[in-house]
This record gives sequence, C-alpha cells and structure tokens, in this order.
Amino acid sequence: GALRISAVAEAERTAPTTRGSTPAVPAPTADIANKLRYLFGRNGDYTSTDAYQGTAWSVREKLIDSFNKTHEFWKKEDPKFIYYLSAEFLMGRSLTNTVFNLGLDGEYGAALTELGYRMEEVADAERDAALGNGGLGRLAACFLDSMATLDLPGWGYGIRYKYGMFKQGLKNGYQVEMPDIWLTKGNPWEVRRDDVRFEVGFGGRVERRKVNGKEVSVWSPSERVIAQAYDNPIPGFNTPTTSNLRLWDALPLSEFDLSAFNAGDYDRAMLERERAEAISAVLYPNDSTPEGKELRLKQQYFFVCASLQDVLSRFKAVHGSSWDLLPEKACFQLNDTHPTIAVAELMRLLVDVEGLDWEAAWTITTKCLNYTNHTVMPEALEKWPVKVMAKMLPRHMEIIEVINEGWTKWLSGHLKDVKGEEKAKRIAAMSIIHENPWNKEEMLVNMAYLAVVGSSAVNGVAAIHSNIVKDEILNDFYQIFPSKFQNKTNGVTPRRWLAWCNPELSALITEALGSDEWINDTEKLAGLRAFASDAAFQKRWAAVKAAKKAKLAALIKKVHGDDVNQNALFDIQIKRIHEYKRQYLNVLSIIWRYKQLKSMSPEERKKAVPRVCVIGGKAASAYDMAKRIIRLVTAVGDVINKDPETRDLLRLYFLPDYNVSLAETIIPAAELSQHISTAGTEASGTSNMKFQMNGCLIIGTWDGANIEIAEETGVDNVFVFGVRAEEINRLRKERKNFKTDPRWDELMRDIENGMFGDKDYFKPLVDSVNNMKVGNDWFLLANDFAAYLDAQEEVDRTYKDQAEWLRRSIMYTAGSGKFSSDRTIREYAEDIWHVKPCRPAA
Ligand code: 6GP
Repeated sequence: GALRISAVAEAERTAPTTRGSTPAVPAPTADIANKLRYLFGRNGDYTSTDAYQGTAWSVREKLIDSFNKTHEFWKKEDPKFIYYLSAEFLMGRSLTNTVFNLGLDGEYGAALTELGYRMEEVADAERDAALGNGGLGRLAACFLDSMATLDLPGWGYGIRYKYGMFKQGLKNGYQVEMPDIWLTKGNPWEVRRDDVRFEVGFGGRVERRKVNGKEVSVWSPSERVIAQAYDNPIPGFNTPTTSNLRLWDALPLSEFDLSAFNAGDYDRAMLERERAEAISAVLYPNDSTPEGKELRLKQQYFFVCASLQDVLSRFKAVHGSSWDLLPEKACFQLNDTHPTIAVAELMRLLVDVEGLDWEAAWTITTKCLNYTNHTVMPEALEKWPVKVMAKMLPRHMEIIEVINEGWTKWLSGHLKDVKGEEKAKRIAAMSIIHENPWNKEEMLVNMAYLAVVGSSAVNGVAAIHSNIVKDEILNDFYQIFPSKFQNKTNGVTPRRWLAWCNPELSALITEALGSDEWINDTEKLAGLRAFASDAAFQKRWAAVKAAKKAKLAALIKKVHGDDVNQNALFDIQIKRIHEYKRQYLNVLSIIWRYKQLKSMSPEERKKAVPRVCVIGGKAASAYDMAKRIIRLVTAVGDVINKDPETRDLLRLYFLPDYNVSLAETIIPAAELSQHISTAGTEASGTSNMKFQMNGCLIIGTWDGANIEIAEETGVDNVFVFGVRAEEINRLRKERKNFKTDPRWDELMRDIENGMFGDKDYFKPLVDSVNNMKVGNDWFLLANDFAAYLDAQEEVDRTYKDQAEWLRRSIMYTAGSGKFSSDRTIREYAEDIWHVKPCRPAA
C-alpha cells in the first residue's frame, strides 16, 4: 500500500550514496529497492513476493562474497575435499536460512520493517527447492549445512531438476499430483557457471585400438548432451565458510554446436534439445523404492559423469597426472546406490581417458569411494538389467564385467577352505552380476554389491540399521570385509530445525543456558535438564508451545476452514506415506478413539483428553495402497470432524503438500509425534530428531533412531510399544495362527461396511492387513495394535499431568544433543573421509 511506497522512497532518499572513490556499502533497505527497480523494473507498490525477490537478490550478493572468499582460500590451501554425490537434495527455502546463517538477520529484519514488511511474511513468498523425495534428500541438505558450519571443504553434487517433488493436492479427499514448477520466477540462490560444462555420452559402441603399443578402449557414444553447472552457495553458521552445492542441468549439444542449425536440420536439433532436457526435467517421485526406468539410469549417469569429470579436471589443473595423489585430495560419498555408476565411471576416466593401468586405477577408485545404505526394503536395492546398461552405457557394462571377474576370482581364492557346491553358491550369492530371481532369462547388475566392492567404507544410518546391514542385507560381504562396515547415526541441522524454525523456543533456551553456543554445540542443550522440573520455566516453555500451536491452528483453519481446540493435544504424523511407516495403524487407533468417545456418557467425555490429529505426506504416484491410505485419512476426518458429539474432543486433518516449509511450521507446534514403523524397517528416520529438538514427545516402535533417541531422552520418557526387530521373522512365519484382537476385527468390519463410505475403494486396504491366512499384513499392524492402543492410553494419562508432560518435553530437547548433523558429519569426516576443517579468515 501507500505506506510501503513512501517508506521505500524515504529509505532511498536517506540511503548512503557513492561519492568519489569510496563506494559506500548500500543499506539493505535501499539495496532491496534497487534490486526491485533494476532487476524487475518495479518502482514501488510492491507485493510481499516483490519484497522477497528484492531481499533475496540483495542477500545473494553477500552470499556470493562469502562463497568467493571461501573458494579462493580453499584453492590456495588445496585441502582434501569431500564430494557428496546425491540424486536428491531437499533444500526447502533459502532466504531465512541464509540471512540467519550469515548473521544478517539484524540488518535485513530492520530493512524490511522499514519497508513495512516482516521477515516471516516475506520468507513465505519463496518456493521450496524440493529436489528430493524425503529422508534421504533432506539428510543430504542437513549434511551440507553441517559441512559448511564445520568448515569442511566439501561440495554436494546433484541434478538441477526443472520440476522437483510434485505438488500434492486433494480432490474429494483423493491425492492429486501437480507439477512443481519452481524456477519460473528465477532462482536467486544459484549461479550459472557458463564456463563449467561437460559432455556426457550415452549409447554407441566401444572399439579396441592400439595406442603406443597399448590396447585401449574407445567409446563412441551415439548420444551426447552437455551438463551445465549451477552453483548453489551453502552458508555455514557462525563461520566465514560458504561451501557449494553444484547441480547439473542437461542441455543439447547443438546449442553449442550451431552446425546442426546451419545445416538446416532444425527439427532434428529441436528433438535433440527435448531429449537432452528430459534428463534433468523431473525428479522421480519414489521414496525408498527404485524406479526401474531407463531415464532414471540416464539421470544417475548424467550427474555422476559430469561431477567426476569436474573433480578430475580441477585435480589435473593442480596436480597434473599424479593420480596416486587423488585419494589424498578427493573422496566421494555415494548417497545410497543412486550414484553407484561412479565406480565404473571413475575406472573409465582413469583407464580409458587418463591411460592408467587397471590395477592402479582400481586402487585409486576404491580408496576414493564410500557408500551409505538408507533402506532395508528389499525391493529398494537397485538392480539394472544388463541389457539396459549394455545399451545405454556399453563401456561401463564392460568395466563392471571386468570388476566382477576380478572380484569373483579374488573371492574364490579367499574362500579357499570352502569347497564344491557351497563355494559356488557363496560366490554366486555375491556376484555383482546375477540372474533375476523372478525371471531367469534376465541378468541384473546389483548396484549395492557394486558399491560395496568399489568402496572403502559402507555405512548404515542408525545403530540398529547398521546392524541389519551387517547381519542381513549385506551379511556375505560383512563376513569378508568386517572392517569396511560402519554406523553413522543420522542427524539434522539444529539451525533450520530448531534455531530458525522456532526462534521463540531458541530464545528461551539461550536465556536458560546463558548463551547461544548450543547452536554450534548441541551437547550444551543437556544443561536444560536442570530446568526440567522448574515450574516457572515449564510455564514459559508451555507458553512457547502454545504460541506455535496457535500458528498451526491458523494453518488448519486456512486449509480446512475449521477452528480447532488449541488446548487439545496436538498429535502429528508427517512423513512419506508407506505401508511400513504404518499411517494406517494410526488411523485405526483414531477410529477406535472416536468409537470410544461415542460410547461415553457426557460425564465420562469430560475426562477425555482432547486431541487434534494431523497426518501429512505424499504417496508416490504409482503407489496405489499409499493413495488409499490417504483417502482413508480424509474419509475418517470427514466423519469425525463433523460429529457434534465429539468434535471438541477429536479431530483428524490431512494437511496436503507436506514439504520442508510445512514441516518448519508443524514440528514446533507438535506435542506428540508418531514414528511407528514395523521394528526393523525404518532405517533411521530424521523427523523424529526434529520433533525431539522441539520438545515434542514421541510415541514409537523400537526402530531406527527412535532407539537412540529414547536412550538419550530416557526410555521412560518415550511411549515405546510393539514387537522388536528380532521377533519379526518368527512372527511372520507364525502369521497363520495369529489371533487378532476383537477391537481390530470390529474396526475392519466398520471400514468394510462403509462407516467411512467408499467401501469398494477401501476393500483392498482391509484385505491387505486382514487375510492373515494368506500371509498378509506383512508389516504386522495387527500384532502391534493392542500395544499401540495401550501406549496411546498412557499418552492420555501423561498429558493430564501437565507438569510431567512439560518435564518430559524439556528432557527431549535436553537429550537431543547427539542428533545434530554436526555430530554425524564430524564422524564421517574422522572415520571415513579423513577431511579436516579449513577455515578462511573472517
Ligand atoms: C530414508 C530412510 O527411509 C529413513 O529411515 C532415513 O532416515 C533416511 O533415508 C535418511 O537416512 N531412505 C530414503 O529416503 C531412500 O530413498 C533409498 O532410501
């Protein structure tokens, strides 16, 4: 409005001007207006989107200054670098994070106030960079924050998807998917590097040629594209270090080779453009399950090939062909198997392009690479048909065959005491290339096996998960290389997930602890234990939670139009929708609660603990069962939320389009969060850590990082229930004799009989957990059902004792020190990467 325009004019009038040879640093207020005028042609009458754009483009310059300083320094020092190769980086928004990490919150906050805006509303105009599905991608983003904060020379490498994770909407309660068009308004957080582009080839054939008496393999791809680099500066907190996430965009070769146009073959050139651009066009929306599509393999090779060429070219510029030095200067972390083609690509670059001997190249390759496993879902272990790989990457297929020959030969020697059939069986079981168990005609390349054989270290992401990797998933390999296997329990950045998303709680913590050093050293949060039972402190702690709950209530109101009882217990389950994560179990318990409330007298109801239940998460577009689960949530919500008898005591809302930004609003408001996967199925979980940091109590199974969280928080403070991982195999075998709880049977009948409508649509859902005789209910919902209801009752009892609830809440935050990704990254740096901090002068 008018006030805002005059504020800008005033700001400009009073801004320092450049006189003589000493350029004044422009005050942010004027700079924001300048950016809007000269980059966007705007002259006042701004919207909050404009205010965002002006602020972002202004902050960008400070970010780039810091980036340049850091990289000049790193270039001079030439330290060892870690390169985090990941098909996904789920970054979320950048403005707030950048402003706070760079310590610019004071000046930019003031500038925005002057312009008539609040940082929060301006930040809201930014679109999430959603270049990831869920846990794995968000972990990569937290790791970058910690690497920069710890001054570790390191970059992320990935794909600049034009369309990130789809936008989720609801239509009549069903999930609908819409494209995530996130780049249309430009992206102030990236810098296109026109001087950094590499050619990436596909297909074609391989020839053998003699060069200087040596036989070499020459690959002539039939398709070539350009990988164009975009740098996304990553500011550390409380340090001058700003590191980098380099993302590759795929472009047609012909854009740089005008001859195709000159020859008049315009159509072909356009086709080529489309084919090339398709490579970096979309993120596959699958979480923890691979998409066996050729384009996916193309994406994987595309970013790995460009990243390795980039690293090797920088190495060469400094060290020439002293390739033995490479492992002292560079190491690569493979974020799950998605970048595993790096094993073959590094071999190809060293042997075919740089002319090294196979053995020398193999030593270097295995020293440089490390692999993290992120899931135990057997279907998630990527395997590519040999046919597909041979066609798309013929030279790589040859290389993998040679690697596998060497590997199986070595194995044969290593297993010299094992004889005959047993030996053949064991070797076959560890072969990188093996037949498809469901289709004997087809041979597959097992990417996890390739990653293990090609790496120095292999790790899982929580203690229990690393043990499952060792004892089950990769047990054969563990027996042969026990020292290769490690654990690196995940962590999350306390900047985004506590300090910046919950400034109110942060302020209280800082006041209590006497300093904000906990932001860099979360072990200091343990100091809060001294306040856990302090009534006055509890009161202030509760006031922060209440303020955050009010914000979430406002969001629910905006999305669903309903007012909710803000004194109710806010009970949250947000994560990708997956059968193993058991959102369905949560819904069943909500239905049970509803039925209980219905059967109570008004007197009894007065004693009930009111709850507002929120479920959020996306279902992979092709994951039919997950979509039915979403519909069940919305259908149950539709019935419950309208019921005048119970609506003050129980609500259920599905919040659509769960993403990083929504998490930043929901998590600080949560009082209870649910992490109820079947024991042994959730590798770690990371939202559990975010909730813990924000003083949210956990109801959960003995799974993933829940276990370590419970240990740090005090097991008695956590609502733990359900069968243990060790029991799962036995229980699955005993399935046929399992007697379901009568309450369970009743709920199944209710859904089947149409209590929530859509009978036919819900039928497969009921069947999936209800036909034990044919081995259904793989994730053992029925086994954990009664224990889960008991645990929920325990939650209610505890909530009635607010002093106890608040004590626990404080104990959660106090116990969250271990789950900073700074700790995780320090462990990677020390035990796997051997990379040391290298901090530029301020
Ligand atoms: C996820 C795991 O499911 C989750 O438990 C873990 O916390 C997260 O990785 C980070 O380690 N896995 C994936 O997202 C995935 O795509 C291939 O695995």
